[in-house]
Amino acid sequence: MQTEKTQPDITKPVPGRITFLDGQNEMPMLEVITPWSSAEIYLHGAHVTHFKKVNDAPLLFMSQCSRFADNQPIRGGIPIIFPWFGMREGLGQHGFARIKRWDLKEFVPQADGSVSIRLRLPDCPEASAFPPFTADCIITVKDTLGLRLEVTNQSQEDALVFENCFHTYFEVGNVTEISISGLEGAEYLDKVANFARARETRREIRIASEVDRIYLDTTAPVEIIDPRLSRRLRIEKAGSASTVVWNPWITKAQQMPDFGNDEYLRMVCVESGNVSANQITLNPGETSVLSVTLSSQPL
Ligand code: TA6
Repeated sequence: MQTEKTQPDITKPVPGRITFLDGQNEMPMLEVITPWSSAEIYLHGAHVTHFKKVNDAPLLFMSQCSRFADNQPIRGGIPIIFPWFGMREGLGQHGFARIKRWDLKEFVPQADGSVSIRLRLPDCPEASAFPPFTADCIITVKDTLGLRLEVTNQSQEDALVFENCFHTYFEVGNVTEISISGLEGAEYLDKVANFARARETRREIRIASEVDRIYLDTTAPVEIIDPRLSRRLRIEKAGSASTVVWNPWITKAQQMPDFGNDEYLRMVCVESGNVSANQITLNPGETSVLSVTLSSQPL
């Protein structure tokens, strides 16, 4: 029986579609549309600045005051912290990966409608202080948001020692109403108390002041319960021994020129990586993979 050829409905976005755009400050950006979600990824820093499921609030917080400029990090979304975390005298904060323009290596709309994008950190003068390496970030957009950071030690003889972290800014309705679970029992360095060591005793962490903690030797998933947005955010991770929790609160928010004074109320960072005592030592030829899967479910 002859089946009539149905015409595609051109009014509906094609699932698994990738569009190349000029983003803020004309920086090159990829817009990704899938049947479940939309996302935006800047080549600058291989930086995911937006992910939103259909019928949900944005998953990621972006500051209205963020800069979009060479040699400046974007404030919000998911900064890729590599090859060091924190301040290094004369070298700056949080490594150089987040302020370089990554090369787009491939983008693959999958048969199921999801989209996978691979970007590579280009060589740069700052990398000469390290043994030769390659660093790729693979971003997978579907009803969840997945990121993988693959670092390979290309040296024949030297070990590569580095820290890495997906410094994720989550959008919340009101930070004073959320609770964060999954870190009970983990030891942490409390940056607010001059990096004093302590152990997390709370099953549910709440935020009512500046919080800046590096939780060590913890591989557990973390959840953010947000009653205001009536959702549960879940951070699953692999290849990560550290989780960082950060909210700048009032004073620090006022001190950041690329962050609105009251924006601390609408964000919390739950960051997944390998930091401080969890730094990675990669032997010649070895590859390390850090991955996260970020999801949102209604409460
Ligand atoms: O991850 C928490 C943290 O290390 C805080 O101490 C604060 O410095 C934050 O990162 C943001 O750092 P940035 O360099 O992006 O301003």
